[in-house]
Amino acid sequence: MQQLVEQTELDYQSETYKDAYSRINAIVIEGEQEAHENYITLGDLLPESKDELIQLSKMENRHKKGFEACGRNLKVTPDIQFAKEFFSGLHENFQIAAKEGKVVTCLLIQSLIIECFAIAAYNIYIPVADDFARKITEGVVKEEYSHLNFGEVWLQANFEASKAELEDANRQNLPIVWQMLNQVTDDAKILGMEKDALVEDFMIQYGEALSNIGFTTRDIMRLSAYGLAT
Ligand code: Y39
Ligand code: FE
Ligand code: FE
Ligand code: FE
Repeated sequence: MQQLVEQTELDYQSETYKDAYSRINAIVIEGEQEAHENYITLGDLLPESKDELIQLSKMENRHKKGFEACGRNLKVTPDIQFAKEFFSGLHENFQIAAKEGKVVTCLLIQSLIIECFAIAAYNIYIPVADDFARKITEGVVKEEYSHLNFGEVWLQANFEASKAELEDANRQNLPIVWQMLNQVTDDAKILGMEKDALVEDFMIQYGEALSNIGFTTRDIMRLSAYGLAT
């Protein structure tokens, strides 16, 4: 009911909506572009999974094209410069880890943190999206689960050897996600997306992922709230 009420209040053609959309749409486009590049890099780090990772990178490229179409449909120009700055923290940490051959850190950043952030955002966006963007986003989010699954399966299979690096990478990168979320709270709200719902959905996705990999409930509590200061 609450969703229906909010949805009817959204004016997708208003200047307020389009201004907020120019940043959120750019974040998603830039995020998909970086995800595309990150899976190519992961393919070099994990030659035995290269073919699968190239497939994931191609999906990310299609997602990018889909979201570009969503912006065009609303006659919005995405603010890509804003989005590059938005992702710079995670981007830099991924590049450093890749250069050092730290595949566990790269998987945590892209396949766990960024995918969970994407799944949460897309799930919360779908009920409040315009018809065109809703159909695109529904198709995209299904594929994001398969990207998350890749990371879960690999990290579960290598859990004992990865545990310490996962703890470290989580401590370095999760606080960045909460900062990113704070930066978009106001714009997300204009699109009908509540911060509390985004945080809740992220914690559910990320907690489930950590559980599937092999962390205990106690570890999950500690890891998933790290750096969350509201
Ligand atoms: O794996 C992927 O496709 C993820 C890169 C895409 C990033 C999506 C980032 C979503 C954050 C949006 C925040 C809006 C409140
Ligand atoms: Fe994607
Ligand atoms: Fe995505
Ligand atoms: Fe993805």
